Amino acid sequence: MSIDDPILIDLFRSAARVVVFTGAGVSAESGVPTFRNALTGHWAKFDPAELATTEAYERNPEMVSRWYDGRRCEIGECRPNAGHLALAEFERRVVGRGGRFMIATQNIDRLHQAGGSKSVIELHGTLWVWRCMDCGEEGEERGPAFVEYPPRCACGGMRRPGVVWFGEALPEGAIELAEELVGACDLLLSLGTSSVVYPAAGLIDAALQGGAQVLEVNPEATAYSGRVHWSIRGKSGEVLPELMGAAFG
Ligand code: BJW
Ligand code: ZN
Repeated sequence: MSIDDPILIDLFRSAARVVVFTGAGVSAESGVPTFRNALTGHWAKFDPAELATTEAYERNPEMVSRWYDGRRCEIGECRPNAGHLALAEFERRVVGRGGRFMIATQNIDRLHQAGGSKSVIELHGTLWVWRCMDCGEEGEERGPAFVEYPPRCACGGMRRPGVVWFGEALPEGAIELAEELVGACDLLLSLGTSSVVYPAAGLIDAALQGGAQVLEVNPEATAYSGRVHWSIRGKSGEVLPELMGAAFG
C-alpha cells in the first residue's frame, strides 16, 4: 500500500474530525516493549493471567507490584518518538483548521502527552497513578523505585497501578466518549495495535460502521487489515512522519 496515495494525503489535509486509536506498537520505537511480540513482548516471558488481573495481584502482591514498578522505572526513561511527535503536529493542524482531533490510546505510558498531544483518552488507564485498594486514594507515582512491595497507603491498604486489568471495566466514560467520537469521525488512524483486546478494538468496527475512512499502520497484519481502507505495513515512527511530510511539506 502506497504512502503517497493522493486520496489518503488529501484526507490528512482536509478531514474535519479525526480519531487516532493507538496501541503498544506506537511506543515500541521509544523502547517500551509491546505485549504480544513472540520474542520481546511482555507476554513472551509472563503469563497475563499471572500479572494483569486483580486475582493475580491479590494472590501475589509482591511479585505483581515489583513487575509493575520495574516497568514504571523502565518506561520513566523512555521518550516520545517521531510517531508521537507527528501525531501532536497533526492535532495542531486539524485543530488549527477548526476541526476536532482525539487520540484514544490503550497505552499506559503517557508518551502521547509527553510528545505534545493535548486530547488523549486513556482507555486502559495509566501506570503513573497508583490507587489504594481499600480507601481509593490516588497518587501520582513518578520517580525512583518503591521501597516496599506491595506499596501501601497511609490507611494500610495495598496500592495498585491505575491500569485496567483483564475483566475490569474501563475508566468511567472513556470507551463511551471514544465510541461517540469514532462514530462521527471522517478519518480513523489505527496504529501499532494487534487489535485483539476488547472493547477497545471494537472502535475500528465502530469507525467502519459509521462510514469513516480507516488507515492502519503496523509492521504486521491484523484481523482488521483486510477490512480497512488503507493498511500500511511499517513502523509508526517512520510512516507517520512520511505521511505528514507528504500532506504538509
Ligand atoms: C508496531 C511497531 C511499530 C510493533 N510501529 N506498530 C472474548 C471476546 C471479546 C472480549 C473478551 C473475550 N474474552 C475476554 C474478553 C475481555 C477482555 C479481552 O478483550 N480479552 C481478549 C484478549 C480476548 N477484555 C477485558 O477484560 C477488558 N475489560 C472488559 O472487557 O470489561 C468488561 C466489564 C464491563 C463492566 C464491568 C466489569 C467488566 C479490559 C482489557 C484490559 C487490557 N489490559 C492490558 C494490560 C494493561 C496493564 C499493563 O500494561 O500491564 O492492556 S492487556 C494489554 O493488551 C494492554 C494493552 O493496552 C492491550 C492491547 O495490546 P496492544 O496495545 O494492541 O499491544 P500488542 O502487543 O498486542 O500489539 C502491538 C502491535 O504493535 C503488534 O500488532 C505489532 O505488530 C505492532 N508494532 N512495533 C507500529 N514500531
Ligand atoms: Zn488507603
